[in-house]
Parts: sequence; structure tokens; C-alpha cells
Amino acid sequence: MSRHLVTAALPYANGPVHIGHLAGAYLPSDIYVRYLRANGEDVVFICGSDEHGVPITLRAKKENITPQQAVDKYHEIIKKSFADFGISFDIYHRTSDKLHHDTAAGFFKTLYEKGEFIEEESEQYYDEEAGMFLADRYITGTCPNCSNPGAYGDQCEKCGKSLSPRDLLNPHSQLSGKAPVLRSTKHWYLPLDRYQKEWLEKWIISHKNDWKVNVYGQCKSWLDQGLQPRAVTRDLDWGVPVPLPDSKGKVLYVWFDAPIGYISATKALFAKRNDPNGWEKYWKQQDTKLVHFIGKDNIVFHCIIFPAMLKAHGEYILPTSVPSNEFLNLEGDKISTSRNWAVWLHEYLNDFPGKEDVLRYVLCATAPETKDNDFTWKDFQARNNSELVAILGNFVNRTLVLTQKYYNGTVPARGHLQPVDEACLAAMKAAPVKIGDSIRAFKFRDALFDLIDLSRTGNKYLADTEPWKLHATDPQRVATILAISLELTAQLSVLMEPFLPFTATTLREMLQLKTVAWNQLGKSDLLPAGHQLGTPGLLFEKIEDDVIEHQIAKLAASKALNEQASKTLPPQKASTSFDDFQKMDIRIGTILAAERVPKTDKLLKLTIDTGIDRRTVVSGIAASYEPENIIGQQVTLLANLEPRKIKGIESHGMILMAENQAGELAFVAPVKPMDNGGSVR
Ligand code: B3M
Ligand code: ZN
Repeated sequence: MSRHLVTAALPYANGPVHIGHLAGAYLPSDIYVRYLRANGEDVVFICGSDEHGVPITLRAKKENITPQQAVDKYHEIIKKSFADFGISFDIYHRTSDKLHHDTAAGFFKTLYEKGEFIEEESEQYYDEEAGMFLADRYITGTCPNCSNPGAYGDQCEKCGKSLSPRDLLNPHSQLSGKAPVLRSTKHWYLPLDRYQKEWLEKWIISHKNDWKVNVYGQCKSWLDQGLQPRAVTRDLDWGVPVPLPDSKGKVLYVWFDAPIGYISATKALFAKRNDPNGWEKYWKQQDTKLVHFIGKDNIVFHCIIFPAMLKAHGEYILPTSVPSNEFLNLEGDKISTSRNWAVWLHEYLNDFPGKEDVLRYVLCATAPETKDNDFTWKDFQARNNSELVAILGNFVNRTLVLTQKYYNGTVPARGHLQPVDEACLAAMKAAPVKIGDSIRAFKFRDALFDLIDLSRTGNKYLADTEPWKLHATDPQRVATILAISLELTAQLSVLMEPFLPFTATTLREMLQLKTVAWNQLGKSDLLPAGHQLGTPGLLFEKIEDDVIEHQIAKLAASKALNEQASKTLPPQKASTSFDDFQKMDIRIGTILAAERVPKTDKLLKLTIDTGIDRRTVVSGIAASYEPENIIGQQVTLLANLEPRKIKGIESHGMILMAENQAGELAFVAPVKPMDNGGSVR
């Protein structure tokens, strides 16, 4: 029997959790752990709030509270949501806890003393007005990869590229809005490049066939680009202080301390169990299976950086597997906290009290296991009504009601078996292994489909044998059919537990059945003849159209609100005459060359082929376009604008640009290539 240490990504305590979180890491990990427990395996399930880093301080600033107040608030909200949905962590810890600070600082110190770090002074962006260095999300600018003007200092959320602040074009501070200056500061770096050569690359490649394709692929592309030394400290005042003299104002990088949170949480769990050293065998013995459940944006940290830290430390095991899901969208659109495009777990429970399992079911059935997937309310309704109610619920209900009616709820004895009975028993025998194997392979959707399929088998069995027609003529046959149906119902109550834990409890109560180990299924009857059942009831209820309409309307309202918020458009200008318009000579041209105008942020010097001539136009588009990316771009040009000198360059005309609320610019170009010099009218 293996020992398992299962972790789920520590959510940032900077807001409540939504269905995307649940579907990404928490539901799959919970299903996995519940299955292992049901199988009698040794497992601890670890999670907690990630309470450091810039996401927290920015949130606190927005709400005008301290970072500690912010994490205190969201830690409780998140913890409650997980508990409400039956996510069965053995501990839900937090990284602002002293035990974690000590553990993370100790970990850093060990690496420092072993000489693992590179210590380096470098120039970093500093906001003179705010008087602080601008780490990670304190700085935004244009992504060098995709030109997204809102990329963060640590990542571009549009193209997914991981960045460092110095990569950003046109950087500006999130605090003062100003362009930052460079200042020298000292930091500690993990030499990932060295580890890549020494062991990391080999280790990752050794998992080519047992890690999920998306996970392995992402790691491989990081390796192929060549790993770089990575700073593990920051100039910030919120986080775990760097435990070295002369490091005032420096803290551990949040992605250094957060995964150590898994270790501190395990320590806290065993301290609570009065077994203070009990955590060590989970982290230090090679036969432990360490499995990290995460979302896809966390892959590099769990597959490269944290393993590098663990290995450098020397006492710890490395992860066996890092099952990571892709993203869940909502009604065809990316889930977004800032646009309130989400189904929040706490709101769901207000609107659907007692239906935790329905959401668990739908999120598992539509889990983004191999590609991004979409949650829609119509699908939610359909899966509830035509799968949970019509298949699983219907089979269980028919079985229990008939037993109540014919035998006063006592399990009848089986008689002679016919082929149809044998077939049903064979399906029952195969299911636990099949479902279990899928769960172990992190194929939770397959596992769930097999569960529903088994209840479909039950329904078909009843439809084929029609016990209600035989009651008067062949009571012995009816007894056999119902005994088998009841046994199947009992087995379902065990098999559904990882997915639908609340329903499993309800059903076991109806069956008066104690907990049964998964690996005992099929060894003996769960419900022997003569066993007295409890009171039957409905496991699921139909969800009506109006309830779904309400949810859709709620989302529509939040979309409308977003649109309105973005619509502070200037009013229309005063009327103009057609004659005035006719005076403007607007033409199609093509950019032949582009370069930055020295000592300016916004200006590009463009050479345009206008069809009439080749001319120079100075254009204020540098924040939206890189010169090298726009060669060959067709543009619309106001050609007869009086020439004027801009920064010493004579500019002949003006490029017409579309502008959005965020100030992003886009070329106005013909939708198919047109001859240069063609007029715009
Ligand atoms: N808090 C990022 C996230 O919520 C981060 C995960 C930490 S896991 C150690 O996506
Ligand atoms: Zn980008």
C-alpha cells in the first residue's frame, strides 16, 4: 500500500473562489484523494491560502485595508467555500502563519549555507515617487512577445509568456503611473541553468510518458529555451523576510515561499495530530508518491522551480506527478474576476442550496482535462436533468420504491440467475477496477462516465426484466431482480463517493449501509437478504428553465455593467459639411520602414509608400506597435495635412488610428489589400 502526499495549489487570498478554481485543481484532487482513502491507502491532502506576493498587496490597496486584513478576510471565505463543496483537505493552512514563515526562512537559509544561490547586484526598476522597487505586478508595460500593452512584470496574461520587468517595453509603475528609473539592488538567484545541465532536464525527460501531455510539453519548451538563473527574493515589505543580515526590506519571492507552504501545512497537520515528526516520512521517504494538482499557469513552478528547490535542499523527494488542467471558460468567455465573469462558489450555494454535488458533477463531466472547456448553464441543466435525475436518480429511486412496496424495505433473497442477471453482475464486477484505474490515471471524466454508465446498465436491467409486471405471477423472479438492483445501488453508493460525496452519504442512509472499502467491492454482498433499508427518497431533482434563465440573466447583467463601465465615450462632435470633408485627401499607403524616434516613448518615424510618393510620417503609435512588426502594414493616411516638424523630423501627413478606452491604438486598414494611393471616401 503506497503512501501518498497530495497537494492542491494554494489559492491567493486576494478574492473568493469560482468554478474555474474548483474545476482546475480542487475537485480533481478531492476525487483522487477520496478514492485513495476509500481504497484504504495512506494519504494526506494538503492545501492552504497563499497570502504573500503582489496580488495580495494590490488587493489590499484597492480595498483600502492592510495586507493582513485582506488575507484574513479572504482566507476565511475561501476556506469556507472549499468546506461547503466537500473538498476534503486534511488541513487548510495559510502562509502568513508563523510556522510557515519559520519553515520558509529555514529552507532559504539551508540553500544559502550550502552555497546554492548566486548573489548578484543588478539594476531594477524603482518608483521614485512611491519610494519603492517595482517587483512583478507593480509594473506593467508592453509585452515584447505579443505587444499586449497591459503585460505585467512577471507575465503577459495575453500570450502567457513569463517575463521579468526589464523585458517590458514602455514600462510604468502601477503605483504612480510614472515611468520608473533603474536602481541597483542585491538579490539571490537559483542557478536553474546549472541544474538543467546537471539533472533537471534528465529528470523531466524521464517523465515523458507518465506525465500529462500538456504538462510535459510546457516543461519541454522551457527547457528548450534554456533555463536562466531565477531571483528568489524581492524588494517588498510584505512576505517572509530574507533571513540574512543586511537584507532589510527584502522578502522571499512569493513563488519561493508558497510551495514551501505545502511542507509547513504538512507539519501543522501532524502537530495537530500530536505527532510532530510524522510529516517527515511524507516528504522525505522515496516511496511516497508526491502529487501536485494545479492549473496550467502554475506548471513551471511545480515542475521546474520547486523541484529545483527541493533537490538543492537535499532532504526532500521530488513530485511523482503534476496533473494540471487547462482552463475552464464560462459561456464561451474567459472567466475574469475583474469583469465579474464568473460563477462564485458562495453565490452558487445561495442560489442552489443543497446542490453541491450537481456542480461537482457538471464540473467533473466538463473538466478541462486535455483542453480548455466551457461551462454553460444550459449544459448544467441538461446534465442534471438527463443524467443525474433521469439515469442515476431514476435507477436508485425505482429500486428503492419497488423494494419498499413489495418487501417493506427488506432486502429479498436471490433465486436462480438468468443470463440477464449474470450480465448485470458482470458489469458490477468490472466497474470498481475500471473506475479506479481511470482515477489513478487522472482521467476523472472517464471515471465519471463509467459511473453513470453503470447506473444506465441498472436502468436497462429494470427495463428489460420489468419486475413490476411479474409481481403477481412470479414473485421469486422479482425477488432476484430487486436483490440484484439493490446490490448495484449499494455499489453505486460507494463508487459515487469521490465524485458526489453528499449524495453518497444520503444514499447510504437510505440503504442503512456503513462505509465500505473500494477494494472490498464484489467480494461479498453489501446488502445481504433480510437487511432492513431506511426510508427511500429522491437523490436529485429536476432544475426548471426559469432557474437557469435567472443565472443567465445574472451573467448578462454583469456583462452589461462591464460594457457600460467601459462606455465613457466622448459625445459626438458638432456637425460638419460634406464640402469640409471633401477637402481631406485620405489615401491608402503601406509602411516601408519604421524606427523609433530617439528620446521619445511614443513616436515612430515611418516611411510610407502612398502611391503618389514615398514620404516620412511621424506617428505616435510606439506604445501599441513595435517598429519591426509593422513593416508591410497597410494604413490609412490623411495625405494633405500641412507638413510639420516633430522632434526635428519633417512629417508629411497623419496615419489614422482607432483608439479604445484603454488608449490602445490599432491601424485602420482596408479589409483586403488595396493599391497604394487608393482614396478613402
Ligand atoms: N497562488 C497561484 C495561483 O493561485 C498561486 C499558487 C501557489 S501554489 C504553491 O494560481
Ligand atoms: Zn504577450
